Amino acid sequence: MGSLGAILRHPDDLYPLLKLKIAANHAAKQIPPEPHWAFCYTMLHKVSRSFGLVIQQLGPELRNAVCIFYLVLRALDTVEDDTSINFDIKVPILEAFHRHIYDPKWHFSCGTKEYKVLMDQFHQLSTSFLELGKGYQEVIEDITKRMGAGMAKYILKEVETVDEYDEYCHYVAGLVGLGLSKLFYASKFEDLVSDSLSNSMGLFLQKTNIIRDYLEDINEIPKSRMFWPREIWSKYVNKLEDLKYKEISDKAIQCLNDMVTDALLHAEDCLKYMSDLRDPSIFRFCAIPQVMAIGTLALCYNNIEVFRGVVKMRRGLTAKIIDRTNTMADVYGAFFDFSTMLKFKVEKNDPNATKTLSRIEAIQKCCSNSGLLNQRRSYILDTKARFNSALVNPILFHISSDII
Ligand code: D61
Ligand code: MG
Repeated sequence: MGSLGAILRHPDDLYPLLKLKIAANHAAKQIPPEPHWAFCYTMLHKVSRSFGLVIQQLGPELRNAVCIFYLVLRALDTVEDDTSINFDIKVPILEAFHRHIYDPKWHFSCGTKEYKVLMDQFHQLSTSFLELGKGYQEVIEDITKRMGAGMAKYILKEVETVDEYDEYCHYVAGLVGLGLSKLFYASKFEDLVSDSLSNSMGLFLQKTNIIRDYLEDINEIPKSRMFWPREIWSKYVNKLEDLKYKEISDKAIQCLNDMVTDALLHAEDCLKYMSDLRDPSIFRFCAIPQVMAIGTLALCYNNIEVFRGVVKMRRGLTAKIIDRTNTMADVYGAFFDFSTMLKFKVEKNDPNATKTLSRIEAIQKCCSNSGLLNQRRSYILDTKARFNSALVNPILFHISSDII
């Protein structure tokens, strides 16, 4: 749970934190009896606390399909991310991964910690996969095939242009969006959504990760990984790793803000995608990660800490988001609030200030045009002190950035 200091500073975090703790304990007790399914659900919660929690609250049939979809792609990503495997070994594994999931005898040892366990016990995953309905299996196979091929392409090449950045993010996350939309449709709980909107859901999440994880990726041992596109960083520095050196922190900040501005482009598509969903548990499954993403972008913008360590949302704020993201009104409210935070962080002398502000304005317009903005509690200023335009002034901004 959150530290005592954090709870004393943010006492209204306590209730959502407790509720989250109870939900996590409840999920731990719901592990299925069959050993292969028990393995999958145990791994799901070990590998990703946040995705684990939102997957757990889906209905039983869809939950099994999404759990396997997640673990298969996490295993594929473990191969991609292991920088100690040579290209000539790695590329064929990535390209054939969609066939390995049908073979309970196949395995390939790599990764560390819980990822290594996942790889070593891969047969538990393939055994569970083979028990899914054919419709679900075909979606998972198709997306695994396309993602593996895309990863293989980018193992051999760097991300140069913004178009290539979008293409890489399509392979590793946009395709997850396409696959999820197809799984929802196969479950008969949702209509089929356009590929383009599904893709944006993944791009918004992946770009936020790539921005936040700059330092972790650049410091990767034995070889650094670079996902920030040259077309953006070369406007500010000669080498991507220069961003972490103190002497050029103004350039680093400008580059970071440029990256955040690029990511904001996907927010409106994400709002449209979520507004078309009908099933409440699918809605929460999709909306919670998106709200966390815009919150993380607001936190990273103009924040030099991105180049010094890990920038993460306070655990209590994460718990609040999980507790309070239930309807489209909540999502519009959160996107509006976090955009307002962003707006107050934009400095006039930033080279992209005008572009950033116009993207923020477009998001806010989308939220207010929904007509749903006045039905919620704000995360940023709690209870009675609503974060409305009358309250937004520089003094309050300092308070709210401290809360975040
Ligand atoms: C609705 C709900 C969830 C969604 C969505 C729509 C659309 C896309 C996504 C989730 C995927 C978002 C990925 C963002 C996080 N990025 C990563 O984990 C990177 O790996 C990418 C390749 C493996 C993707 C596995 C995945 C992730 C989330 C899922 C899922 C599959 C299946 C179902 C539900 C959610 C990243 O991982 C390393 C790290 O972040 O530490 C990387 O290697 O770049
Ligand atoms: Mg990866």
